[in-house]
Amino acid sequence: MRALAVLLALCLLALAMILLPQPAHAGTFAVFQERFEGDWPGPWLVGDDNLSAGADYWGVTTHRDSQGQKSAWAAQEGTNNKTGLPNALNHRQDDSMDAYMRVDLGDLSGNNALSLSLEYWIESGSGDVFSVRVSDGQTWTTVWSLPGPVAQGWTPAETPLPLSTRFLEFRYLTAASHVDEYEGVYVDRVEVLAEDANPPSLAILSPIHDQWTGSKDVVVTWETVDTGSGIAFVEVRIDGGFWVNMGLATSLLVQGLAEGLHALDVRSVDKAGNQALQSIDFGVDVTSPSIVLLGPPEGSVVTSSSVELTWTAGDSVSGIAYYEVRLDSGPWMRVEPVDSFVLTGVADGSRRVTVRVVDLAGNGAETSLAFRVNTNPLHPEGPAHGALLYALVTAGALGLLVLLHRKGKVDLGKPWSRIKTLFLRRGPKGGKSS
Ligand SMILES: [Ca+2]
Ligand SMILES: [Ca+2]
Ligand SMILES: [Ca+2]
Ligand SMILES: [Ca+2]
Repeated sequence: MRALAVLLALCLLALAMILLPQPAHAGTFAVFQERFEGDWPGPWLVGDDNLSAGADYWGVTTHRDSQGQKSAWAAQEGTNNKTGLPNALNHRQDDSMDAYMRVDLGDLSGNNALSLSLEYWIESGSGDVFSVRVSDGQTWTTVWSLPGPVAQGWTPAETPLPLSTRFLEFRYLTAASHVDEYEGVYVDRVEVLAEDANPPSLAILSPIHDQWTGSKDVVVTWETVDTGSGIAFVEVRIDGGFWVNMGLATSLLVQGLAEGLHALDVRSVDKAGNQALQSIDFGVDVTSPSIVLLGPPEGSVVTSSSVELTWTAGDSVSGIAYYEVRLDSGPWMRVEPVDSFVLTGVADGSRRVTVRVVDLAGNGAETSLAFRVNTNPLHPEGPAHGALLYALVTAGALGLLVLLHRKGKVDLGKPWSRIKTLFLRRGPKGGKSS
């Protein structure tokens, strides 16, 4: 029954995943915005490519606006070809204008789509053309144009731009006969939108996934790169808590972490809202392991050049990684996690052995003990405990006594007679008589 319910729930979930719209990853963001309310010309480059009626070109005016108080008018700069008075005095375009205003949008590569939106106000005649052009830095292309005659109030327009777009230009061309006839064109609310469907790349550089660290203070570092809109901000979260907005920083010092395992999430968000998430686990262990040497006993004499060391050790939190053994001031020898080790070729004399234990976080502890090695068979401490030496000394002494006895210098008395009878039996005394 329960299995059936689980199966039904899974089927419903699968159905919901098919029917529900998948979340859109693509995001649209503004690459460039201009309301003509600030400093002029700002980033714009302005000019007139037809100087036969003088230089007449774009500038900012308060005469008309779509948003705010100002807009850009194609004949704001320059003088009337008939009167020599400023165009702005009667708000009339001049003849023979080829006025442009141009802006560098920067590197827009890596985006999935680009578009332009604007609002314009126009009153123009036959032969006048208002157009939008873009360039990749090499070639200019007209992407939108409005040939005269037109007369209308503020009107929105929108056009896609090639992905290679780098420069944007508004151009207003007037016929040679159109001095004073029309008001021309105004532009406001210019916006270039980019669509970035590519999430950033993201890598947590430290701490390392599944590794232990021996400090409660951990430096989290990451690397994130985005194509398209660029990184908006990075967020960091420890153990599923609150996301902390790190802006464009690339590291965070997390202090006072508890011992044990932790979960780390780093999220990078680009300006179009695309996200990249990376999660790792790491551990904190600041508790050193413990170790006790069991053998050989402290101060003991070892009668072999092979010395077996035994110990017992333990570690809380991360566990033991390995041991190291050192004889006197010699090099450390790494020993995998076992609890004994045989030192071979140990020379006679007083020796000190040190054993170090290291846990997975790199915390270490060590202990040492002294012992003596004596492999001399003649030495009382040696392997035969001096038995050979005693035997040699005794045999030598006996031989000397017998020699002295024979030469009459020592009388070994009755005990000697008995020994002689028993062990040194010779022919009968006075054998000459027979
Ligand atoms: Ca002029
Ligand atoms: Ca404006
Ligand atoms: Ca992106
Ligand atoms: Ca530990």
